[in-house]
Amino acid sequence: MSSVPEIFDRLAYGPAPEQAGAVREWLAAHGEGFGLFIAGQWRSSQQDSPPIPCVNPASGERLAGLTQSCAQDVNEAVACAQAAFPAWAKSGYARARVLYALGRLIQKHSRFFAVLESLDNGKPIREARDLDIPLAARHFTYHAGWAQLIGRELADHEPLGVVGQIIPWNFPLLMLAWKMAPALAAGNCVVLKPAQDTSLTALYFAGLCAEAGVPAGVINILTGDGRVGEQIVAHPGIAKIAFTGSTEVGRLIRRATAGTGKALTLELGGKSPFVVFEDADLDGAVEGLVDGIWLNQGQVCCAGSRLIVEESVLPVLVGKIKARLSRMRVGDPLDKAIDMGALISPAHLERVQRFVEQAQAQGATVWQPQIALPRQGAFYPPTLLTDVSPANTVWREEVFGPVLAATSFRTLREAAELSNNTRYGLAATVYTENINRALELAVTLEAGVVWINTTNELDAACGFGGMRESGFGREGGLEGMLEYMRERDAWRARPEGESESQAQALSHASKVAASHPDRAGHPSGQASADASSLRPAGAGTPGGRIDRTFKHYIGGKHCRPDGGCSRAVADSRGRLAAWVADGNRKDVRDAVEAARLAGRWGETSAHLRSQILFYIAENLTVRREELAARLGRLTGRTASRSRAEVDAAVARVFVYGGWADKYDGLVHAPPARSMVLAVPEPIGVVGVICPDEAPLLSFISLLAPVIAMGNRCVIVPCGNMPLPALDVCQVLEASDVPAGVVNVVTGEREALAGALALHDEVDCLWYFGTKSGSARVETQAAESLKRTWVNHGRGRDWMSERHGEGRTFLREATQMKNIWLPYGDSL
Ligand code: TAP
Repeated sequence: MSSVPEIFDRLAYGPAPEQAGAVREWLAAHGEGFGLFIAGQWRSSQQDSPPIPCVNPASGERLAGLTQSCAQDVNEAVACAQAAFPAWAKSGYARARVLYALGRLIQKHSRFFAVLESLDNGKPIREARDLDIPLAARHFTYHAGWAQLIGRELADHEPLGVVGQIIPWNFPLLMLAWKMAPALAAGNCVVLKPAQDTSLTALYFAGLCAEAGVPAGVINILTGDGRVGEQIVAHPGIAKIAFTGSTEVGRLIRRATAGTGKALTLELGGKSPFVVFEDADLDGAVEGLVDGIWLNQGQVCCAGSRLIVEESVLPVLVGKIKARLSRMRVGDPLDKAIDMGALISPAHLERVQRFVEQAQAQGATVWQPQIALPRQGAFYPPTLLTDVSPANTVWREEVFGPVLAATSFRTLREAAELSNNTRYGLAATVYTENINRALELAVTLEAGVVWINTTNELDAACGFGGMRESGFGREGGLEGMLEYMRERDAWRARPEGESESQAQALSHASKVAASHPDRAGHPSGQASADASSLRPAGAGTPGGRIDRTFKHYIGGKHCRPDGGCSRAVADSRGRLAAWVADGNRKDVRDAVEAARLAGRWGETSAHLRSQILFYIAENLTVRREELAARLGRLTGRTASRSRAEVDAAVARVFVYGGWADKYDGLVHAPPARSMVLAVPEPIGVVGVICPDEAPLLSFISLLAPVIAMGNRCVIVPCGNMPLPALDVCQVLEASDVPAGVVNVVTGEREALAGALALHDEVDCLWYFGTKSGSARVETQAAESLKRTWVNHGRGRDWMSERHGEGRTFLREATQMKNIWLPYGDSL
């Protein structure tokens, strides 16, 4: 007989399977026949297709058959959602009641949901029971509160309409709740497509909607493969797509939605760092790793898959990890005592195996514990890779499996560089007992979520989402709610013809200019009769005769254009007002380089940025009459209207001088004992394309929030009237704005917009031009998955305080980072 210490040592207790009888009865009752959930009813598809088999990945057993939706089904679901929208959008209180009821029903059926999820997905019942299902319920109850409050708190916002939601297989019910709850709370109706591998909990949830009082058409669930996702994305009746899945499909969706005006959030893949310092509680860090990379068999977008350990403790930590992994139990997901279940499918199992073999071939040392695995099913052992070089594929690519790759660092700087050296930017974990160091690293890490001495914690109140190839947009909290709403009447409808014809006029002007010698003495082509017909504006007009050639403003210097070309700029009477540099791709490249080098601007105190903005406003005031005279000549407006634009521009700089140190974050209090700091951070290098109207005010209205929030920018001023912006450069020079923070490149708007959209080092692009230009920019930005804010050819009332400034601009100029700080020791 074993002694007590031996029993504790081996932990050899027997199987503890969860009962699956009720779930199996439900599955048997449906046989082959799960339909589509449209307008509160079960329907069959309008096109016959063989059922999609639903398979338990732990055993290979067929669980059910799903309906493959077709394009007509998508049309029907969208039409029903559109019909339900006006009534649903009306009453926040009614929505709150329904959302609360959905949360309560999930709680009431939590065991059923947990068993079904575990059978369908292969995840351990313990995780489904303790994490997926309670958190799904929490999303509904939390957002019931927002449904009640937004009428008061976000009175100037409105819901978008019908939202298309496409989710992956790793957290099926949780992802459904994560997407649906905020969309519904905001007053939208939804058409959701679950992953074909894991649709069962979504279908069980659909069956509860009537009991919760969900009006017909508010929730529609369409099963099927990726083609259904494509059809939802392409449907013209959809106002927004919310997608969670792979970066590859995210990129396709970005391209497909470009120019359609559909709002978009993309929650994509990750390759998150897990940093351990020598002073960390190493046993705590090992438990963190178990949750970080072996939770859900590593099939977690924010999994801490890259272990970055301080060199001095690498051997000790690796020893502890190996000891812990040797005790892991991999087996029947329905067994309450197992740690790891099955991967989602045999095909995914092969993919994970291939990654590990490749890593080994590229020099990594592979270690796996000698533990028993079930003979059947998609099981893979927890795996540790050491001696992994940064060039190893496994260090760069998302495995989405239970595979941890480890390396070491010596200094804090090296830890930060290793962590940030990835094309993703979803999450990061830091283990150290030194709070100063933890927070310093937390603000340096390029990730949407940072966990300190904890990992993989999620809550409905806390924003979640990434940057770079991890996508854009946030889910959870207030920032998540705003993704499902829009500002009421923010845009002025501009006749489509107007903006396109302006573009044509500009491109004509650019042809004229490009064929004319540069004033700085750079010949740039043959003489042009058109250009020479622009007579110089005469002296004697207010401000005097203008005969200068304006250069680009890059890195704090006035630089000649790379191509040696200038563009003629006409005044309101068609006379030559000045020559400006005609920029090209290389000028954009130089400007981006200068902006990157000015990275310290984001680290300066908000107080300092605020002071500098006030100083800019002061210096603009000094040049009020000169600027107004210039505006008057260029626009042909009266002196008083020109002065009003200058005064509004000065006031706007004051506004952002005020906001610079007041657009603070929040502290969330999730149910876990943690404080979560939601910090708005600068995005980095922002490209800005200014509109054709209000040449001074629009330039200032876009520039000021960008730099107030700590970004650097490359800004292309109004194409036909860039001179006021170039005057502002002189003011910036005299106002302590560090070199490289603002870079102004003039030239043909669409070409420069394209160069910025395609530039990998531009983190975000604001485009205020034509409808077709907006579409082009969104398509081009898909390559690097950079964030964009475009006007789709519409106008904005720049003189209006409500539409020309404020929180929308600040939100577009920042990205939220949520830093989790658990607390609690012995009290
Ligand atoms: P995907 O292959 O991208 O699938 C995600 C969803 O998109 C599924 O419902 C899929 O349908 C559908 N889909 C496939 N092709 C489509 C297309 N052309 N147009 C529209 N929809 C399409 O990802 P996955 O393999 O299921 O999930 C793993 C990935 O998701 C990982 O990269 C992971 O990092 C990421 N993920 C990210 C997060 C967050 S929050 N950032 C969370 C979970 C997962 P079918 O599968 O039914 O064919």
